[in-house]
Amino acid sequence: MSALGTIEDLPKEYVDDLVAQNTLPLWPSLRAMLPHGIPSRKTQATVWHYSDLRPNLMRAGELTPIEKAERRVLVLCNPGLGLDNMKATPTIYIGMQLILPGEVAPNHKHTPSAVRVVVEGSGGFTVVGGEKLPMEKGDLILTPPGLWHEHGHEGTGPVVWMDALDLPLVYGMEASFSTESPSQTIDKPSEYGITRLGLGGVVPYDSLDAPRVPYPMLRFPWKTVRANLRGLAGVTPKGKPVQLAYVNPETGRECLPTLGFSAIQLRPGEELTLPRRSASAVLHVVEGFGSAQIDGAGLKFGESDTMAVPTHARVTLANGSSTNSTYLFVVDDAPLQRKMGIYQVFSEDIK
Ligand code: 1HN
Repeated sequence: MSALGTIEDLPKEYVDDLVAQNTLPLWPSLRAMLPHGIPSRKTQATVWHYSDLRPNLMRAGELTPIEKAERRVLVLCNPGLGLDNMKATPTIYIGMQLILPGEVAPNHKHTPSAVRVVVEGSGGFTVVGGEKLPMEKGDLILTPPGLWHEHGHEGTGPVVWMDALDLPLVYGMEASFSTESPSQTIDKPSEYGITRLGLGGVVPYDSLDAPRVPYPMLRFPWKTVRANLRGLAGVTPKGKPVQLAYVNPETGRECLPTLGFSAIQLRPGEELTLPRRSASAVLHVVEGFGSAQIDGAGLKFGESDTMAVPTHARVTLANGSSTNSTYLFVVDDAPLQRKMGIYQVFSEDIK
């Protein structure tokens, strides 16, 4: 690999003329744009502790009425990517949203894909595409692109959830916009998706011949996922990841176009090195505590903490408890990378 010419190698009047014509030479930037072997990454391995965040989120509840916020959210900004850019990773936006009893976050739809993972409280709900979805801790709720969604709270005490969106991607494409509308009519029975499809491996017979609905299941209760993880843990050798992917039950593939979701169980005392992947990710602790090594950075995590994982990072996770399991929810951009034909798993790194 020979060194390429720099901008300083060129006569100043030539560069000035190029710039005046809105042009630039590629070669001084080629190696930076296309490094050899591994991408250059600005994303930092970062942890956001919920114990730091929660008081400020509650304070937002006092400072800003919901009518002045529509969505009362504190955004988790990766310091390596510039705080103003509101990116946890280059493709993933993460926020913590607070809704107080009786409040309404009004109906809208937009081009970015979104999901919620419930962090605390009960009595919150989201209406998505005419289906009312209860929100209990750890539940995953999808708001796919173009589906109407609004939130409410019928309980007591604060309800907090984590929002994950592909906003950096859609905004970067200059394709991000929303549409508002009055509140939806609830036109589906409660628990419609999970009632039809939640048994796993069986689907309503008619659905085999009906046109595909792109998003047949919108709520994945944590209770079910946790029980399935515990089942899988019993038949998974030590050191191998106990990890479940959330899929569209009618296709068996990822449930949203760009972002993927999974859940990991760290068994008591377990230390786990994940295969290195080309996708960036965000880890959120549903239950338990422990420590993570992400590209050499040592991070301690407790319940409801959230961590950013750069693309191509080495990740080792250790459960802090020798008696209880720790459970992590994972968001990544692997579905997008698969569609682009650039997704890679570097399993040879695993010893
Ligand atoms: C959004 O629609 C929600 O519906 C939350 O709760 C956070 C961040 C950026 C853009 C849209 C919601 C959002 C968002």
